[in-house]
Amino acid sequence: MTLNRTLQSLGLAGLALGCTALPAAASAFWFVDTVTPYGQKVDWLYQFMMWISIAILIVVEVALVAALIKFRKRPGENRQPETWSHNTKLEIIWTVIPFALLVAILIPTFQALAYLADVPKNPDLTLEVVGHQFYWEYRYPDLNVTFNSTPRDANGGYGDPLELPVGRKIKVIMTASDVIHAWWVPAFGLQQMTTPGNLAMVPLEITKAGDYTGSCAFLCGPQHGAMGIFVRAVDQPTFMAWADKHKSATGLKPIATVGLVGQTPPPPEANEVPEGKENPQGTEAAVAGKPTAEEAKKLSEKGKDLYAAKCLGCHQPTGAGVPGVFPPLDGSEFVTGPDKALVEIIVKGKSGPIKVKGADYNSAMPPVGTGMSDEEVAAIATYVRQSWSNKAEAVGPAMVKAKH
Ligand SMILES: [Cu+2]
Repeated sequence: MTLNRTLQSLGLAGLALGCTALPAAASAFWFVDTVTPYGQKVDWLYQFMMWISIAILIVVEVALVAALIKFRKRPGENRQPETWSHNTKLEIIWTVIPFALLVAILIPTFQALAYLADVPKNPDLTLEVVGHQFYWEYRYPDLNVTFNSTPRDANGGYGDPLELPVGRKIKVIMTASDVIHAWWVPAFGLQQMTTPGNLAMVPLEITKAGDYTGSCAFLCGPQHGAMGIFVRAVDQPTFMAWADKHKSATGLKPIATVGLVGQTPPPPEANEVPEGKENPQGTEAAVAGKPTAEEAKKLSEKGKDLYAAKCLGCHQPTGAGVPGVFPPLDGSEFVTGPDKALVEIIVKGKSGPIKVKGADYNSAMPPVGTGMSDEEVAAIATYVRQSWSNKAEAVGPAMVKAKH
């Protein structure tokens, strides 16, 4: 790599700076240093191809300029152009050289691809990455750890980092719960699409401690830019201490059930309230569709999971939102006000200027409730209306049905 660095510095000094050789400026101008074996392979390949390209450029340009000078029309000269065609020697040369170059590029390319396909069978650690609109859910199934990324704030800042141990063989399994995202960390040389219904697997081994940032690299919706990636690579004891602080209270569902949206329908009894049975008690509450206290409790529990999957990335576990970016739900007049308005926001989303608790937001909330059952919408509504300091009435599935 030293030779490469030197060559690249020299190349840049020549190309970008003209004649002043400033290797320090060149390395700041150049790509980030990669800290994974795969990233090093990608870098090497890139440099290799770039120098081949530069060599071709020089050969072609020198030949062109030489031909222009040598065969230019001189004053008083009246030569006829040559009329021969085909030159076997020349044709062999201009076939064999590009062929050899392509083979030379092909070999390290396949080596890098083979490295990426060689996911460790007995990894030191398994990391699962789930792309959600609009945050990253990280899970360490062996350690029963879950961690959600915090959306990037208005200044492009990152929240708390995801920690990973240095020098360990990590198996990364990636998927998405809603639309296609892409997990991209330049310093790892890695950009992997996360696709609903598909589990992508890649090896990851970080060779140097430090903070590495990246972002979602696939336009996934209005808050795509909030999907920052912030990884902190640390030694094993520091990592274990971090992991201890992020144990899942409820246990992790298998990633296959997280990612394969649409392929693992929830049990019917949880999804559908049979017609005419909204309220088995059959009292006055049944007429208005208001859930009983017991039903409200069930809805709220279910709503908590849905909130974690669909709302928490922006509105935060505390319901406080992110100042200036994502409105708070705790104490929000939209949450505790008329249930019809809340249901409408959940089902249809909300865009444009909005004032919440006296602060202005330019909202671009996606319609998270589209495609959800009435009961699921009611569960989210009930959960946010009765969480934190909110003490509004529960919303039953029948009320949702009547309102959208
Ligand atoms: Cu995105």
